[in-house]
Amino acid sequence: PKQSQVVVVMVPLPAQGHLNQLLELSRLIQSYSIPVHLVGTTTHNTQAKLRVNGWDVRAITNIHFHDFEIPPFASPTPNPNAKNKFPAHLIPAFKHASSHLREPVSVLLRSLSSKARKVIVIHDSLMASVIQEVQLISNAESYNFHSVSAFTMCLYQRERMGRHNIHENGVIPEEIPTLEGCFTDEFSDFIDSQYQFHKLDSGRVYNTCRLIEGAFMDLVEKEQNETTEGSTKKKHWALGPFNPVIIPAERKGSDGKHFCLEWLDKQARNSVIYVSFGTTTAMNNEQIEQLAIGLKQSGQKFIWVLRDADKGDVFKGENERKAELPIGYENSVDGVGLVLRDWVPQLEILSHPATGGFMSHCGWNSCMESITMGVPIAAWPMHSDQPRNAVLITELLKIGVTVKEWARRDEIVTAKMVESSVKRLMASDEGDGMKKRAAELGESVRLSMAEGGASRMEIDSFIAHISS
Ligand code: BUP
Repeated sequence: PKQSQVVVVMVPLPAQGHLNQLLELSRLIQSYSIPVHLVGTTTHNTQAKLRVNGWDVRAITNIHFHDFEIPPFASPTPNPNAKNKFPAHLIPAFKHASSHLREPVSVLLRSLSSKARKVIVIHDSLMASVIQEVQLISNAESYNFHSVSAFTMCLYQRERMGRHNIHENGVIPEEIPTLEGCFTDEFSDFIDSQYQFHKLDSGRVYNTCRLIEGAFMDLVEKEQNETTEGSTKKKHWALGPFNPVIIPAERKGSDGKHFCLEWLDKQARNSVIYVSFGTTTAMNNEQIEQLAIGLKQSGQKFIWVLRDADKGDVFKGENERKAELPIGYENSVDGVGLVLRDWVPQLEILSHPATGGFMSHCGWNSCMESITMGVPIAAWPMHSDQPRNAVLITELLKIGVTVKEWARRDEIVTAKMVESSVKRLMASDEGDGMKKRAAELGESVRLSMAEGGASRMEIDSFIAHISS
């Protein structure tokens, strides 16, 4: 980098939903001619690059990947029968990466700081320990990326402050899903181990848009600044959606087009429900069977991604478990539904005009992608921030229906429940206007990223702030 330059260093947590967001933010920031250095283990950088959605990472030369080799470790497999659905098997990978990346990242920061005018670190809130040396570098500052919604962060913050009445003040609803069943104790300890370093950061970054969560952005910023020791106010930035809002035509029509997109091309507008529970959920066979039957009984066309949760080191040994479907199921839904067991281009599926609904675990990437593309959601949260994201989608934004209340998290979702939620979601929109609201919100969110839009202006102002 030239002495006059500002460089950005991205430090993601090695789990798909987190890796993805900081890689997407890298794409946005490099478009301002700022070089971005993304650090990670070789395995996780490979994972992030191979799975990117809706744009070509190889075509962008201003993102520099730093692939650090760390000692190998045995990554546990997910347990589809666990009651608590939190992917506990990923925690060893988080700890392993965060401890082994500290040294090489520190060397990189020092080297960049000697050549650039300013080094800006954007780190996952759960990787704060990796960049703790940042305080020793005079021309470096760090920004804390919260990979969750502002709404969820607002609630967590109140809970961490020990507020019993987290919902009072008119903005936050009365009924908030409990944190029970969302995490494990080991993960909560890991969060605490990272939060102690948050005092070092100079501001907070979110993958959200003020059109979606303006009130929560204001609240989370105000309340965070009331709690911080010291006098410096930390600014909170809503820079999302990080995902592309327009998928270039050549991506849709390229030779490499996924066959499920070809299949969608032949379906009627808004006629297909896309069903996926992300990269951290493993369902047991009983649940898979009920879901299979329910989808079939709904009579709706569907694309169902049936896969297990990722392992901590996805590309070192594939997952052996092939979830079982009822015998003859795939033939019996021939022409109606596709059951896919490999990675699919989710953003492109959501942006396809034939896709009319999304049955989702409500991971934050999935929510933002669905909102952006104007697709209403049937919410079936599994763990972490997902139960609260589901409230945001169904109760606050009113662009979705509930498959299962969080209070019933230990129960199987029956085929009947699946069928009825698919029907409610996909039904024509007389009555409450959910589809129309989703389409309108999608349109305004896409516009917010165009010249002069709310999110675009916030990115402009963030770039001006870090460049000054
Ligand atoms: Br599966 C799958 N294709 O086949 P979330 C996922 N995705 O593009 P997470 C695909 O992975 P947590 C597939 O578009 C999204 O960007 C999807 O992130 C993409 O959930 C990402 O939705 C999944 O945040 O869990 O990672 O499963 O909620 O823990 O972040």
